[in-house]
Formats: sequence, structure tokens, C-alpha cells
Amino acid sequence: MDFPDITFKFLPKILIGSLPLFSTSTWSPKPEEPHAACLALKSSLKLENSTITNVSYIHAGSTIDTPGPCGVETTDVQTALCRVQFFTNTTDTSSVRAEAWLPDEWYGRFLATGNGGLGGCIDYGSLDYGTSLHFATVGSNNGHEGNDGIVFLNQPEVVNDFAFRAIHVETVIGKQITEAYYGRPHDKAYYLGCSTGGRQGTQAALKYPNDFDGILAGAPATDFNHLLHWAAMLGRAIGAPNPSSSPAFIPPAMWKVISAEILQQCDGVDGVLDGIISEPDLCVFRPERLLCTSGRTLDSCLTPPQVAALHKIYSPVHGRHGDLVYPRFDPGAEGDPLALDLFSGQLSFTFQDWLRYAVLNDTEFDFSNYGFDELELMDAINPGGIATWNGNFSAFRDRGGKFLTYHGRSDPLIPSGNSKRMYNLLAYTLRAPASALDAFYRLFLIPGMGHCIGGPGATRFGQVSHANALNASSHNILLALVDWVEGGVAPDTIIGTAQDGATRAHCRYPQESVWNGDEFVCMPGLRS
Ligand SMILES: *[C@@H]1O[C@H](CO)[C@@H](O)[C@H](O)[C@H]1NC(C)=O
Ligand SMILES: *[C@@H]1O[C@H](CO)[C@@H](O)[C@H](O)[C@H]1NC(C)=O
Ligand SMILES: *[C@@H]1O[C@H](CO)[C@@H](O)[C@H](O)[C@H]1NC(C)=O
Ligand SMILES: *[C@@H]1O[C@H](CO)[C@@H](O)[C@H](O)[C@H]1NC(C)=O
Ligand SMILES: *[C@@H]1O[C@H](CO)[C@@H](O)[C@H](O)[C@H]1NC(C)=O
Ligand SMILES: *[C@@H]1O[C@H](CO)[C@@H](O)[C@H](O)[C@H]1NC(C)=O
Ligand SMILES: [Ca+2]
Repeated sequence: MDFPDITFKFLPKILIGSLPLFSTSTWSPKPEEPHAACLALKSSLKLENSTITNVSYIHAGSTIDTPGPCGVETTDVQTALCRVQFFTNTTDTSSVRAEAWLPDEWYGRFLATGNGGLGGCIDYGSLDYGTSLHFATVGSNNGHEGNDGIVFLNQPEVVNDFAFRAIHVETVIGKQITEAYYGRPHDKAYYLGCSTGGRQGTQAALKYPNDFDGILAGAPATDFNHLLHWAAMLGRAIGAPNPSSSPAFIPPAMWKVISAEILQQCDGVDGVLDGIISEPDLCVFRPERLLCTSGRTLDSCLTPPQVAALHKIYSPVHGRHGDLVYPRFDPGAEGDPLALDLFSGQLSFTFQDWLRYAVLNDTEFDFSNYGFDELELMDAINPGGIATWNGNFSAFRDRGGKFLTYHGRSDPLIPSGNSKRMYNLLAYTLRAPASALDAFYRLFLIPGMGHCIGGPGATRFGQVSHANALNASSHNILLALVDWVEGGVAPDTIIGTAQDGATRAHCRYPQESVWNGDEFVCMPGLRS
């Protein structure tokens, strides 16, 4: 693949590590100075509603202690930096715990990072990743500790932090710390997150359009209440929460057989038998082909109730009046190891906690009674405005913001169809055709990728900390965002790298990934 020269014009900012673009004029430490400048912050920083709990200087290549309720006891740090740990009160009854990591070699950029799941874990991997690329990087616990939803019970301000405020506050305070340390404000501000982090990035564009110049929002958990209902309905299809009394229950071992059958039926639809279903929306899976007939044993075939369950799982989920609640589970996603949690026979843990503690305030709720009434209550209460389902990005667009989003086509936790739906919602709300959305909002669909990372596809493109590829905007979506914001060069494709080193250019929706007999190329979409 050829890349236009113009792309490279903006690379030196990133690549020439020995020539940080901005430090010379404002803050040019001699080798021993960062250490002293860092520790001095402890007494010199005065921040609104905030307490600095610790400041420490971290040498490149150190392993630091990062204990907490999330099981990440230590974190490896690639770059020399100043670590500032702080608390900020968001109201009388809520606060965020956050950290700002300030690299010695700073290129003038600020980066806020998001969370996953129910979100009370500082994402230390992202702090390391951002600083390795010379961003002043901040991350928070999203307003509570750990991934358990009980913290939301009768705590609407804690819910508000989770739903929209924690990222804003880490950003406001993080920018102040950055300015205090380097002696001048940042030039451009960015956001990076996936899953819940993708939802947080979307929420930031909608609610705080001035916080970021560029947002990278992966596999966004948008239309959040509906997403949780969808997960519950998948469990329900195979008998959760009482799988032992359900003839529809599909034992975990059987999913291997189902996955192989789906590949059998749909792998070739894209023209190549490579174990990847490039466009799952073209896969019309016929589970009947697995029906038990004489001569087949029960561990390799399905009963009629199990086949009926698969029809439900691979169909969109609808509400009481037939309205779409959420797009369907992507065929192919059942092959991802995370799918086994979804099909364990229990209802999604995230769903249970959210409904019990944030919506119903009922710690004893009996989930075998769950139904449309509770779905409609979730919609009506929509705690903290968690839904994050609004196509009006006009404020973010009009201030010049750029939004990049991506979604794995075999993501078992959030169907990729929801990202297409979000794109279409923007197009509809803004009355903008793809050519107009292209100017500020681009969605890349990633064949053969699970949730945020993983899977047989070309799944490494710099989207999360452990997905590093080449340090070039052609191969790294965070650097592509920087080029877009600072150089006006929008990414046409993103080149992903697979486990075995093979690469594939990922296409932006509504373009399609088409096999031309030689390689996959991106073509204008026919169906969008
Ligand atoms: C934050 O709130 C706690 C508890 O309400 C209070 O003790 C503390 O002084 C507050 N800190 C700041 C910096 O406002
Ligand atoms: C502050 O950080 C230093 C260096 O990591 C550590 O030795 C010290 O125990 C920390 N202090 C507190 C109060 O956490
Ligand atoms: C500080 O707290 C007050 C009162 O809770 C709030 O109005 C203000 O926005 C807070 N400032 C920041 C930076 O969060
Ligand atoms: C990318 O850059 C970072 C820091 O700038 C470095 O740690 C990392 O090794 C580089 N990766 C590659 C593949 O060159
Ligand atoms: C549960 O409490 C929240 C406030 O924490 C409130 O908004 C919500 O309406 C309550 N739910 C019900 C079903 O009453
Ligand atoms: C979108 O939001 C802007 C304010 O940011 C408002 O002026 C406009 O009316 C909204 N458009 C729609 C279609 O809701
Ligand atoms: Ca294929």
C-alpha cells in the first residue's frame, strides 16, 4: 500500500523522540531536574476541590505499585515521568480518585483515558501507553472503587460520575496539573477509551464538547440500558438464571461446535476461507443444520429448543411493541473466549448490578421476574443519562473536534451493529450524508476482532495499551487522530497487524472490505 507523502509531513512530532517539539521554549529539564520539579508539585499545586495524595518521580523501565480493588498490583512504566495521585470532590457525596502522569519528554499533548465495565478501575495500562507516546496522561477510577455496582445504591451523584462527570473532572484537573508542571498549557487535548471507555468518549463529545480536540472511542457501550437488556435476553434465551431447568440451555462445550458450523456456513461469504467473517451482517446462519438426527450424539448436535434459542440469539432484540432494542449478536463472535461468560447460564453481572442498584434500588430483586416492565423503567429513569444515545454532535463538530471510533466485527460483549446504528443516528440527526460525517466522525469496522482487542483478525492498531503496532499514523489509530487534529490529514484506512504479523487495511463505514482476488480493499458501500 502506498501512503501519500502528506501523511509523513506530520510524523516527526511523534517519531523524533529526541526532539520534543515544545519543551525547549518553556520547560527544558537538565537530567536531574525533573525529579526535583516533580516532587515540588506536592506542596506547590493548589487545585479546586482536590487533594494531592502523593507525588513520585518514576524512572523509565520501573515497575510501580498500583494496588486497589481491581487486581492490578503493579504496572510497568516505559517512560520517565512524574506521577501525581489526587482526589477531587465532585459533590458533597461523590469524588473521583485520579492520577496524572507527566512524561519528562512532553510533546505538548494532553490525553484523558477511560474505563471498562462498571468502571471503578484506573486504567494503568493506558496511562503507560499515553506517556510512552509523550502525552501528559490522566486516568481516574470513574468515581468509585471496583467493578461492583453496589456503590450506586442510593448514590445518584456516584452514578452521575460514572455516567458523565468523572471524565470531565479528570480532564479539567488534569489539564491544570499539566500546565502547572510544564509551565504552559497543553496545545491539543485527546481522549482514549474502549467499551465503557468508548461510551465515556461519546458522552464527552455530547456533554462537554470543548474538553477534547480529538476523541478515540472504541466499541462504545452506547444505548447502555438497551445493551444491558440485550445481554440479559441472550442469557434468557438459554434459560438464565435457571439453566438447569431449561431445555434450551446450551452447554459451554457445544459453542465450539456452533462456532465451527457458523464458519462453515459464512466464512466464505467474503470470498476467502480465513476463519474470519468480514461482514457478519451477510451471514444468514441456519442452526437447523445442527439438529440431532439419528446417528448424531448429543455433544455434537442440538435439540429443537436449543435451535430455537440460537434463532433468538442471532436476531435483534425487540421491545414490547416490536421496537428495536439492540442489534443482533454478530455471528462469529461466539468463537471469542469472552462469549462463554455471556452464555454461562447466568444473567450478565453488569446487567444485574445496574438494574438492582442504580435503577430499582432493590437489593433483593428476583431476576426470574425480569421483563418489559423493568426495561421500560430503565428507559424512563435512565440513571445519570447513562443511555448515551444521541446523534447531535453539532457542538463538537462545530468547535472543530475529530471523532474516531472502531468496533470488532466479532465482539461478543457489544454487537458491532450498534456502531453502525450510532453512525446512522448521527447521519440522521445532523442531516449529514457520509461525505459530511467524514469531515469529523469516522467509524472503522475491524473484521475478526473481539471486544476492543483479540481474535484472529488484524487486531493491533494502537487502539489500547497492549495493541501497539508501528509508531506511524498509518498503523496506529491514536497517532492517526493526532495527524487529523493537528495536520488536517484524516485517516482513510487504518492498517491493523495480526498476531502472525500479517496486515490488513481496515475500512471506514460505510465503505466495505472487499476481496479483489489478491487482497482486501475498501470499496464504497452498496448497502449502507
Ligand atoms: C472533600 O470531601 C471530603 C468529605 O466530604 C472532605 O473531608 C474534604 O475536605 C473535601 N476535600 C476538598 C479538597 O474539598
Ligand atoms: C508515595 O509514593 C512513594 C513512591 O512511590 C511511596 O514510597 C510512598 O509510600 C507513597 N506515599 C503514600 C502516602 O502513598
Ligand atoms: C468544585 O465543587 C463545586 C461544588 O461541588 C462545583 O460547583 C465545582 O464545579 C467543582 N469544581 C470542579 C473543578 O470540579
Ligand atoms: C513506539 O514508541 C514508543 C515510545 O515512543 C516505544 O516505547 C515503542 O517501543 C515504539 N514501538 C515501536 C513498535 O516502535
Ligand atoms: C432509585 O433511586 C434513584 C436515585 O438514586 C432514583 O432516581 C430512581 O428513580 C429510583 N428508582 C426507583 C424505581 O424508584
Ligand atoms: C443540537 O444541539 C445544538 C446545541 O449544541 C442545538 O442548537 C441544536 O438545535 C440541536 N439539534 C438537534 C437536531 O437537536
Ligand atoms: Ca472469510
